[in-house]
Amino acid sequence: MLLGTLGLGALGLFTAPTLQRALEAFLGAASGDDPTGLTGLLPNGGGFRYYSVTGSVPHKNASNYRLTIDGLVDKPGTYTLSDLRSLPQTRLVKDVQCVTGWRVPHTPFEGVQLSRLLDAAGVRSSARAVRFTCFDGAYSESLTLDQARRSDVLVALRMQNKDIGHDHGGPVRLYVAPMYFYKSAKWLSGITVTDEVKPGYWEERGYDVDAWVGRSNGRDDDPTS
Ligand SMILES: Nc1nc2c(c(=O)[nH]1)N[C@H]1C(S)=C(S)[C@@H](COP(=O)(O)O)O[C@H]1N2
Ligand SMILES: [Mo]
Repeated sequence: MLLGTLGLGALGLFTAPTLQRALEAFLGAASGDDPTGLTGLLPNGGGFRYYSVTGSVPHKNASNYRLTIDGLVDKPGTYTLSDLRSLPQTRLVKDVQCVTGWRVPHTPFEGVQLSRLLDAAGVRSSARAVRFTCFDGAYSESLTLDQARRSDVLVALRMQNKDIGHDHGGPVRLYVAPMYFYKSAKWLSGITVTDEVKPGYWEERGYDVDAWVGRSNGRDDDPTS
């Protein structure tokens, strides 16, 4: 078992809303107190868990939310929520997979393809990567430019057929469909085009930067993946 996995699981328990925490504590007691063994015991194979690396996160709404795009671009800019809503929306329905083992099947996400925002900003030829920052003030993520331009990477406004609520990273989160869910930064506030990948929050703590589901984090040989 990876130390990082244990750390992430423990953090999830620590920050979970009360009801979920109570349920998990109960299941943990029933399963011999192994925090990483909980997920398989949750009803429906595990729903979403609430993760935040900070204790509290400011709430943002249509009046005060802003997304900036800057770095190695010709036209840096700022989007409001209504700017983002007025752009063409892409809908994807895939399984959400956390690296610690829980999975939520067939979860709809809708939002603006990141490639569209990058194209609008005019990415310079020296650019190689994209860095994401969050208004929790702590979390960050990165993708290579090629990954960021994939059609299944969204600046997401909706999840499970509703506007993304605060706990799930609303009003705007990143959604990187082909990778483990830690790539999908919540409370997205900044997109910076850079010349190299800078490992994100969990990647500094041991997880793979290229987080392809089933092909990273030591899971390549996992027959269950
Ligand atoms: N800003 C921020 N984004 C984040 C995280 C976080 O702690 N802070 N946790 C990541 C991890 S490990 C997972 S599994 C998902 C959890 O998303 P959820 O809380 O909507 O279930 O968010 C990812 N994005
Ligand atoms: Mo996760």
